[in-house]
Amino acid sequence: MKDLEDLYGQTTERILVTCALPYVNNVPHLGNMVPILSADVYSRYLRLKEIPSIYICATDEHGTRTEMEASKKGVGEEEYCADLHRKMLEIFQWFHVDFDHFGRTSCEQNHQLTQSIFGALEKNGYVLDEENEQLYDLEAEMYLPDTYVTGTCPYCSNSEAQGDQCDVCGRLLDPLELISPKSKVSGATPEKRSTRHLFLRLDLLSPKIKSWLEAQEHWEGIIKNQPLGWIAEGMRPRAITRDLKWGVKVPREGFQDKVFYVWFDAPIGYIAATAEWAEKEGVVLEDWWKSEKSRVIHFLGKDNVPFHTIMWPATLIGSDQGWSLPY
Ligand code: B3M
Ligand code: ZN
Repeated sequence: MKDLEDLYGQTTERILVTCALPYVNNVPHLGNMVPILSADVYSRYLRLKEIPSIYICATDEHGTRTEMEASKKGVGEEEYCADLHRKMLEIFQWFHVDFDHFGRTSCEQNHQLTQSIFGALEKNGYVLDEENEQLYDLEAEMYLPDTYVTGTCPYCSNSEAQGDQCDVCGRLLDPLELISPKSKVSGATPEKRSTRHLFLRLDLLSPKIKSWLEAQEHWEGIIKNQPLGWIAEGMRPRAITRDLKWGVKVPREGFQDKVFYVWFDAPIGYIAATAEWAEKEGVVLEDWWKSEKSRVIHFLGKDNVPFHTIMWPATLIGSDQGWSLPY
């Protein structure tokens, strides 16, 4: 255990390793394999050192991409996801990736946990219910999810920015901020339409996220400076619901036709997949997720950093349910 003390301080007894949850919209590519294999190497190292640890991953199954891919194939979302989950697991097994559990964000635990964490955020005053404008594709007759809009980034003028994020300057975006937006579904220029949504109050949570980020003395470079920079510029509430069918239902009057945003329920999938594993093993989930003695270590690609340094900690901090924050 000496090594563990050296690495993570005296109180650490357990390490929970995760890898960014791959979307089911496609078979895995190298971009998925880099964090998956890195996390596997790290978790094998921990096992060799006899450090209590688990390696958890899952398929990220909700959202528009899934709805669209399933409809292209002419199958239901459930069947589509089950098939892709199986294929992904086969590929990872072919690479000898040694997960302790490879779950699915569509599992029962994730639906329950997402709703419970949402309920806590709501109770703590971190949820805003508001009409807002969203981009609507008249040709495809649908509200466009963030990732189905491209346009010019208002911050760095990258002409190929995505609706949720600019890959050049790394900022989280709102599709409405894009200059000359275009629908990826039909190629048309979308129009603004008003719809009701729920927002996570990043404006209220940002002082807490800030002190947490500042306390991460072992973090370096952009992992720390980028989110702190965005906070310094001021955070706005961010939508956590979408006009879709496939996803986690929103337990609130007037939201029957909407589901949670995929990036809201996906990281909660880390906890849900651990819960499934814990149940199978007969161990206590809280020992891994709510204990001072455990560390949660995420492996992910650079483009997922904003979600793991702002949105995900904001969700956990705001819930005030005692969940461990990313180490
Ligand atoms: N599925 C994005 C990606 O695969 C997303 C990661 C979720 S981690 C909670 O790049
Ligand atoms: Zn940019």
